Amino acid sequence: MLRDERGMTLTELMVTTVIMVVVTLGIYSAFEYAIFNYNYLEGRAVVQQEGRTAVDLMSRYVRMSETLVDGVGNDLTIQADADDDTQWETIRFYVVGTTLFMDYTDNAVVTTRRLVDNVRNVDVFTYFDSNGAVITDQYERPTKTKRVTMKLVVDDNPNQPLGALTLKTAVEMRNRQ
Ligand SMILES: [Ca+2]
Ligand SMILES: [Ca+2]
Repeated sequence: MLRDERGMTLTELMVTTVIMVVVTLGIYSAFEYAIFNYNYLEGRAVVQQEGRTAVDLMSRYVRMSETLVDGVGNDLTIQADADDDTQWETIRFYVVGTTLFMDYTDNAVVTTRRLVDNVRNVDVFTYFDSNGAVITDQYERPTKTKRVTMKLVVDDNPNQPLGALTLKTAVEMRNRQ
């Protein structure tokens, strides 16, 4: 076959092109996979961080609470002097859909704060009496609760292999009147 020493035959050119396309696609999909993994891990890190912050915040307010106003599985309302002005503020934690919110009411002004998305459990709060028994009747909880446990099961992407994260803490209601 006649060929220029510095050039390529058509066949060589085609083979080279195909190899380049295959290599480019390979690099692209590896890159795409890396981006996906990065976003996935970053999403997981965010939900983990927000979940921890939410649990810390809830336990801080529940620990200082003077009264337990109302408590069901994923809806807890307490009163505490959270800002040291000798007046009680009302603080409610509740889940809507899969998002945990906090309503902080100070002098009738309600501030709503989103704490964490992707909450997968409906039993965030569990209430225990002075004997350590779970209080199943929600109407007994305001008067009998001595200890509250908080559990958040968070998973930003349930279809992906990393399992849900469970964040837990327990708080004694020492100030409760
Ligand atoms: Ca106050
Ligand atoms: Ca206040």
